[in-house]
Amino acid sequence: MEAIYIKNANQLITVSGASQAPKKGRQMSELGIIENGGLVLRDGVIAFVGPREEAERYIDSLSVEPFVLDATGKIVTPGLVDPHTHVVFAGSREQEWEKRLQGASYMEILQQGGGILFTTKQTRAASEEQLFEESKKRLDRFLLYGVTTLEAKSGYGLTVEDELKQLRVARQLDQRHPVDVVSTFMGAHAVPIEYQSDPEAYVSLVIDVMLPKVAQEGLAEFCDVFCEKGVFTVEQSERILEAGKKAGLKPKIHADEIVPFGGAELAAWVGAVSADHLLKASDQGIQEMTKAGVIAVLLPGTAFFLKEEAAKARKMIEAGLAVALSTDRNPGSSPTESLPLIMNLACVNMRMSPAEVLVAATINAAHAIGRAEQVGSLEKGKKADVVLFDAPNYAYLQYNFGVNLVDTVIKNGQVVVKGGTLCV
Ligand code: IZC
Ligand code: ZN
Repeated sequence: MEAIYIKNANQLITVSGASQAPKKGRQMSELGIIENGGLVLRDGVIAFVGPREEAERYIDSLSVEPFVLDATGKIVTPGLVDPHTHVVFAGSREQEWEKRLQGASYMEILQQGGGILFTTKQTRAASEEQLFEESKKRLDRFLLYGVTTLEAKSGYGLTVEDELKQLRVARQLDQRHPVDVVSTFMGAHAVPIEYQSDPEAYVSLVIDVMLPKVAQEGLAEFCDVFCEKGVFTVEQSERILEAGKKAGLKPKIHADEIVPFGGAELAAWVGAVSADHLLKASDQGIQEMTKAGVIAVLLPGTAFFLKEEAAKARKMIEAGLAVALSTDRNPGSSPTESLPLIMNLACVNMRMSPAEVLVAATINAAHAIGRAEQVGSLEKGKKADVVLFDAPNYAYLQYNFGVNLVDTVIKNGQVVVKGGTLCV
């Protein structure tokens, strides 16, 4: 495999030094920028990162002539990581959005059999091939926005077979698409229509049948629950996450999105890797998460799209929590693949700094999906996942909002986006 040498970057942003533990508090402002730096990629991994003269000495020692990428006027960052998506689904929900614009709420729509349950109908009806093709389009778009690794949840099947189908499609995407896909089982996303009169029976199905099958087939690394008033109670969520742990799936939780519900506290209690949303998380819950080392995955695009007040990121960072950011890509509350737009919203609506936001969408996001040893920073030995943004500095990236500044994306050492265009 050939080597790539990236030189002349305005800023070579490594986000280094946090592969063992996520960046917290003040560390979230440290980007590890190398002035006048050089980056060498070889055999799909980062072979050298450091001062330009040393990079060139390293290249001289190689037997191959590297392909040179001139990053003049641009910034170079790690490939972005999205730690929370529902990207594998069929159809879309723009009709529901129109209803919400007229005043209906997300929960009302779900309670009337729409929302997640509408997408479930469409996803059940789709073949694996259809599901693959629809989801692949979204992964292409993620790549165009600089995302090289993402997490994908099931939860639109809600039967044993349809949950497995969704997870098999996620695995296919991981194998056949450049973007790395990390799978989460989320059979507890909603109580399906056929179990509405007996939600406990559905919880039993998740625990006794779905979880063992998913674990047995090695189809997911994480287990997630929509712990929310009217969906799954704290007690049900705890049972599901504990059963997941026993089956070898690490816990994650949709916590305190719509109403304060004790989700953050539960995340700390079960030792979740991350608690996500947290719009209505209590002070107590934030404190307990800090003590337990739970990562807060914040989704300001969802708050924006639901016209809710965003999570209290400042309070969380000041409390010493590690914060990560995600699109929450899903057809109901966050239909976008633009992680850079989410990063802008994190600055404007949660008062995170441009530096914190970049940490949150790279190394901290990698920690939230157990991939920090492979991705999330530009460090020797890690995957050669790199983005060149057409921005003179990192703050410009969030400041020039709503446009795509991605110029080049390299995944596993291969150029997959060039001049803002997909080339795979
Ligand atoms: O399809 O509405 N919040 N799950 C929890 C979602 C949003 C996805 C959806
Ligand atoms: Zn979600």
